Amino acid sequence: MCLQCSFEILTILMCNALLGLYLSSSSALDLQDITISKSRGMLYPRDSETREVRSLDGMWNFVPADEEYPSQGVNDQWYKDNLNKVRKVIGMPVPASYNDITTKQSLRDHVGAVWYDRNFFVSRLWAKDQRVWLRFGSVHYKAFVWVNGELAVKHEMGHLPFEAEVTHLLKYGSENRITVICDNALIQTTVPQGKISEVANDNGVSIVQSYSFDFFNYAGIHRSVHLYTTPKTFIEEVEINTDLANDNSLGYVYYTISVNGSAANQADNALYARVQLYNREGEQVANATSDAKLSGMLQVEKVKPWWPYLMHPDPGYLYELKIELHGANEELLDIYRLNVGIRTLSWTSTTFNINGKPVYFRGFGRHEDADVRGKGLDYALLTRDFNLLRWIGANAYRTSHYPYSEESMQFADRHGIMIIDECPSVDTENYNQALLGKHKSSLEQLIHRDRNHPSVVMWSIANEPSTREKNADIYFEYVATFTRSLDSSRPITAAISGSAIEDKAACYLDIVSFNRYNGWYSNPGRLDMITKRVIDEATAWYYKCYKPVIMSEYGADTLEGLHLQPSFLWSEEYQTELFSRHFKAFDALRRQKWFIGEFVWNFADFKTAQSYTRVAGNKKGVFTRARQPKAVAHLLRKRYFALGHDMDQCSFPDDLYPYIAASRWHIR
Ligand code: GCB
Repeated sequence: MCLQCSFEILTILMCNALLGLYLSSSSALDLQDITISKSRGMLYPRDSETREVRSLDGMWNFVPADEEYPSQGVNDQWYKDNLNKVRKVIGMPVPASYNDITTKQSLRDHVGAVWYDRNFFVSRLWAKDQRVWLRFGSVHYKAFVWVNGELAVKHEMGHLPFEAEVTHLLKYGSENRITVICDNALIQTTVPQGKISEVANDNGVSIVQSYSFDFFNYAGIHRSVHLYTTPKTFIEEVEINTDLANDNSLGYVYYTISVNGSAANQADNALYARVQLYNREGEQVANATSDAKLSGMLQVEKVKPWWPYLMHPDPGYLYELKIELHGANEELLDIYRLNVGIRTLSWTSTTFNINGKPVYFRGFGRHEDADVRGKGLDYALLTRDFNLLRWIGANAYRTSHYPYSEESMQFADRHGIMIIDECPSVDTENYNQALLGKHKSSLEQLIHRDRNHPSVVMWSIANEPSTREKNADIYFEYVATFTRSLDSSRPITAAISGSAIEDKAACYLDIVSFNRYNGWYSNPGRLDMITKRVIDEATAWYYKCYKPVIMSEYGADTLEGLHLQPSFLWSEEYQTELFSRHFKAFDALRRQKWFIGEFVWNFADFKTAQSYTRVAGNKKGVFTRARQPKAVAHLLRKRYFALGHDMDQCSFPDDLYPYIAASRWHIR
């Protein structure tokens, strides 16, 4: 294994030149569809009467690999002992991106592997008749994990969880060690893609990572690390689907459970599940016993459907589903609970409906991004962000441009915020066989992780792929067909930036989303060149594919505190006026029934790679990076509540229209 592992790391750093060759020849070849292996397990770790969860978050030891000799740690087997025996280590918080924690430019811009380790005790009480799992919420981009010097798991793809059973690797009643390599290198066959090259510097050469996507390639152990126990035979997977009948007064919860463990093999017929559904008050509203395939249905009288924020006075209603797995002689083997929202989705060539009612999306593209922490999970930030989403009256966001934390998906369920759930394929180009496999795998892992969240209403299979390129059509046909084969209950979209005339991919989608920066990248400074162009482009998309259309990105970089009247690029006045010109277009489009949503770029300012087009990052936020409103936030808030009122008769917050004057005033 060590050889293979060191080979993989070296490959990333050395194969770029070869890859260039491979890609130029492969683009002449036709792409074939490719089968990928599927993920298993990965239920969110929750304790119960039969399970215990232990966090390994906190301070870990950390050391970057030498850029000149990246495979040294693997060759010298650093994972066989504490890292501080071989190198001087520093403390590194988990979860967090490592880039902005120290004051060193070399770490912020490090390319390749970094090493983490920490020691921890496992109680001898855990040595009883059970299994222990090690689970990472996400490590970006590639991870190798050893427990007590033995390889436990490796995983490729940031922003997605992975886990492995470590029962046999742990020392019970004793101290243990976990060692992680995290490699941030992006090449043409990673998702997302990047390029690595050697560039001459003043003293020799540097390995330089470049990428075309517009956010900083933060890396590290980004989300929580858990150890958790399960019984020997346990609930490994739960899949939930819901439906409504009789004017939304009757709900159905369909469940399918998969079991892992010896009891599952030996006494197949003896296994069954007892499932119970509880309302918010903790009262049982339905219960059932599964069939022998461990699937079944619960019927809920007087159901409270899951509604989006401002579409109903009680949005985000969640039930709790308790699943008990029983073996022979009624023996209780395992218990797992999860939240369930009961809702239906449907879509046509002109509408998108939730619980039978048409939806108009008013939301944001976002990033997981903050100072110091980078992309590290932070409950304080998450809570503030959801408070701001509610304050501004948004009902949706897209997880641009990668899967967000599982914890954020739980927040969205609870707050009634609809999610367009995006896989990490951003600026996709150079379509090739290996990329297709990884792209499909990213969607498989995403859908596996998020399929039970009521907040997820759409899958986004890419952001701004090069859709006029050779093979874009066949590539996206494969990706879209694969996505539908995993989940036919949600529509598929992608945020497209190419023109409707040249595009070869959009019509494989169920909903067409387009990104355009009128008044910014196109005709900067020309506020009079926005409204008609937005209307014309949306109309072109509709008549190309006859699918509902969303504007998934529009916006303008804005330096907080810069005021210029008359408005000028980068000023708060310009952002406000640019939004207003878009609103006019959206209202004209809303009269065409097929225009179903508007998404601002971006929720908050965020960090990007260094570039002369970016002043310490992308400043298109409606909120600053510190999550304070820019002037435009107050305008957007008035619009989002007005839309909520028009569509769903929501009430207005008391402070939306501060008193101005006793006279009548005019709104154009
Ligand atoms: C886009 C991209 C987004 C960028 C944005 C911009 O079209 O989808 O990732 O950040 O433009 O501000 O340039």
